[in-house]
Amino acid sequence: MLFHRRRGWEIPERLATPESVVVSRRGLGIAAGAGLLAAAGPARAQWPFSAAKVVEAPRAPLVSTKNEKFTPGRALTDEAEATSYNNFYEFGMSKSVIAAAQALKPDPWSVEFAGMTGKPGKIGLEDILKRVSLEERVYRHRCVEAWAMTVPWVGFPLSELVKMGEPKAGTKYVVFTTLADDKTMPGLHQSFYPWPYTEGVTMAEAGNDLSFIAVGMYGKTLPKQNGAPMRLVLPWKYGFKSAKSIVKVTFTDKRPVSFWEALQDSEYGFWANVNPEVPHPRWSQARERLLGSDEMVKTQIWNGYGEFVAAMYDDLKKERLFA
Ligand SMILES: Nc1nc2c(c(=O)[nH]1)N[C@H]1C(S)=C(S)[C@@H](COP(=O)(O)O)O[C@H]1N2
Ligand SMILES: [Mo]
Repeated sequence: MLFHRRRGWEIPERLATPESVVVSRRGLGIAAGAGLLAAAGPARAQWPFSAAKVVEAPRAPLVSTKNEKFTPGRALTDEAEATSYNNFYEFGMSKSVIAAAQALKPDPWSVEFAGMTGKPGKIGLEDILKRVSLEERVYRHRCVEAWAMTVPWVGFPLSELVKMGEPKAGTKYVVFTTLADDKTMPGLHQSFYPWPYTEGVTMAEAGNDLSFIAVGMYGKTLPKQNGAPMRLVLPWKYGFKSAKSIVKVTFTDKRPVSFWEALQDSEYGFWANVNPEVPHPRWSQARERLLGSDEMVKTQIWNGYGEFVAAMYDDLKKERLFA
């Protein structure tokens, strides 16, 4: 596929790619206002790729059953857009990581169960796939940077993976650790980031109907840049919760501190549920830009999935649920 031209850089991305600004402040010791230019330095190191033709690994077709329960109410994003405008910091800080990400080796792959598990150790992805039936679900995805896409994911409920790990009584959280291979991932050399990328959810969230492990999108296996061979999809939360290229699942009774939270807790909290009325400290979350059309549309609370998820938070009103 031809590498993608980039559409206009509107706010807030142009002004404040959140992660980059954090880096400039923390890592490079530069004032926030000057952050973007400074942060563009490391990101640009990847950019020679962007003009070149990228040869992507072929993706195998996946057979799945359509699950129509979660209608997106929006047109699908073009596959070419959703698979070429990415956040995958292990491969660089720009959106153009498609070329660098081709170094990822998703096959063979295994996932390790750790912590309060009755099944400690690794399980191969092919063994996981033997024990689930694949379904296709179209979900809206809302990045904290205020862009959005609508994607047909192929995968299985996260609750199935949790069951395979046999969490022990008293488990409160599920933590996802993603691949950190400094030979293939140039982003890992940015040592001010708290690698490896980790994310976590409560057991209740992990058991929610919407929580999904994707192994494919658009009817085929996942592209490397989208988190091959398996990633999380939590459509009512900001996109950074949806960890890519998962290698470890840990059951614990202690709330984890995830990657972005460790970097900048005031901007990226544990819960990170979508809410248009709670602005990011540096920009509004009221609207979002649709990849492809660049249309600006209103953001919905819980990203529009309130009927499935809001009740989980009834007793948690004192928590910072939305940022
Ligand atoms: N391992 C890993 N997972 C990650 C990220 C990342 O940098 N590394 N970025 C997150 C962010 S901020 C978003 S918006 C989504 C982007 O997924 P996409 O590139 O498939 O659109 O992946 C999330 N998962
Ligand atoms: Mo994101």
